[in-house]
Amino acid sequence: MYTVFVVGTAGSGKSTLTSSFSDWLKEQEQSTLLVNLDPAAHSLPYEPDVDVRDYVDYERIMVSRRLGPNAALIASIREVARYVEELREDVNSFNPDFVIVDTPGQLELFAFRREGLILTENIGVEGRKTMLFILDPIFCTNVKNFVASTFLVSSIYLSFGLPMIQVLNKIDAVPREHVEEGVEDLKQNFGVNFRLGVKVFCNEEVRHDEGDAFVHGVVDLRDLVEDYDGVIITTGTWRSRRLWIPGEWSEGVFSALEYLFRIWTYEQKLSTVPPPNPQKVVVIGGGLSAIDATEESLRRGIKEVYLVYRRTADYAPAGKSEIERMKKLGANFIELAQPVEVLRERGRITGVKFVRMKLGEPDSSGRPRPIPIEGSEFVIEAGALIAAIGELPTPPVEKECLGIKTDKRGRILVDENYNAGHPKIYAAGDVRVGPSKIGTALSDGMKAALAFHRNFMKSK
Ligand SMILES: Nc1nc2c(ncn2[C@@H]2O[C@H](COP(=O)(O)OP(=O)(O)O)[C@@H](O)[C@H]2O)c(=O)[nH]1
Ligand SMILES: [Mg+2]
Repeated sequence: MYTVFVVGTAGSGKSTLTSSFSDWLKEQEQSTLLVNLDPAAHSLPYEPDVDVRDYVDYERIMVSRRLGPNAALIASIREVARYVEELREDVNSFNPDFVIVDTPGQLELFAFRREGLILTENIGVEGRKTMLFILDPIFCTNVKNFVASTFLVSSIYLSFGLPMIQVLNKIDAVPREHVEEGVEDLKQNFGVNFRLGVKVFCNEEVRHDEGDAFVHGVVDLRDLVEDYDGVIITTGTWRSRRLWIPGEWSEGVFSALEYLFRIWTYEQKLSTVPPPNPQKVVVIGGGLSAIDATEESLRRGIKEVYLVYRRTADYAPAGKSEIERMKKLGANFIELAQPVEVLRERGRITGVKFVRMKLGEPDSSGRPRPIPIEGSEFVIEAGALIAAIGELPTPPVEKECLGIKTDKRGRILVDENYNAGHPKIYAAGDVRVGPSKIGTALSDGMKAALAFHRNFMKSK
């Protein structure tokens, strides 16, 4: 039995995350128990199995003791703590795989009062508890606010002493302009210099990558290392995996990155080239890039959008719930099919030929290997094909250079200090770990920056 306490500022999305996290766990065939510790919750996006509102009546406390809303909350949580034995027994009697504990909207009520500690000590099994701290990304796009949040996180970590994971939530709610504001903030308030449109490479022979169309200069990594005290490489995974099927180079076939990039740059007025706008689109893949390409196609009003995956939705890296969400938005989801040829006329795509698959023995990823079923080919007519079958690392080296080495999958190898073979060079993020989620990449970048800072201060 693992227990996860979900904490965070009011409105950061604790209850929503509790709900979707438990849905996801259920999909993974884990039994979950949902605990609501918020005595003042009005409506919850999930059905709690254990609910403090069964023990304590917040409104009655407010009325009967003539308290204001805040004082009544404090009184209620005290009351809750009195029932801690019952709560503990209640939870233990279920003995699920996971207990997810949704905490009160007002963070201070739980985090900075003795009652919070009593509750975390008594719910769940010693040594198998963790805390998720939910960060509100709209607040965090301002650097000072972000730093302030990290202090808040530290103080809560100190209060509870539980392993803590920071979660950057509600990322879809951040308007894209905020990224530009964040950049402006770094320039104005922190003196960061941005040099955009340059590609850094460690060799005379520069590898061609997607996005090169936006590059108007190349800088040699060897010069950077001469001129600066440290270089942190965070060049990500900008190369799309290829389909390796006939017709792949036809007009109207895009990688998901290229497709999304064209939509966004056009909508942000950074480019005048309109994105493709066919009647029918086929998206191939089961990861988050495939989901993004599908969702953007639907949002832009493309009539027929097909999302085709070679395994079943259960094995899709994006998760079954994302696929269900696409279906609800109007996408046609086809599982167990793999493209074998892009059909074309005069160099332009007219459709995609698929073969049906069945699931075989597990492969190296632990998921069942998809096997083509002979003679099961079928065709979907389409004006565009978006391949979202994964991305590859794009390190600024081809083979070894300046001591930087990559593994078989193109990821930069680093030591425990994020050091990449050369004393001044560090690497972090997707280029180090392979395609991951934004949270992994953000925390990796921060850790590498700290490692650099530590080493740099030592050498001074
Ligand atoms: N756009 C967006 N809104 C969210 C997300 N998660 C939660 N919200 C909204 O944020 C508000 C607060 O969410 P809630 O889970 O009640 O926050 P809590 O006070 O931390 O429990 C609600 O209106 C939610 O619908 C998200 O991922 N994206
Ligand atoms: Mg809540």
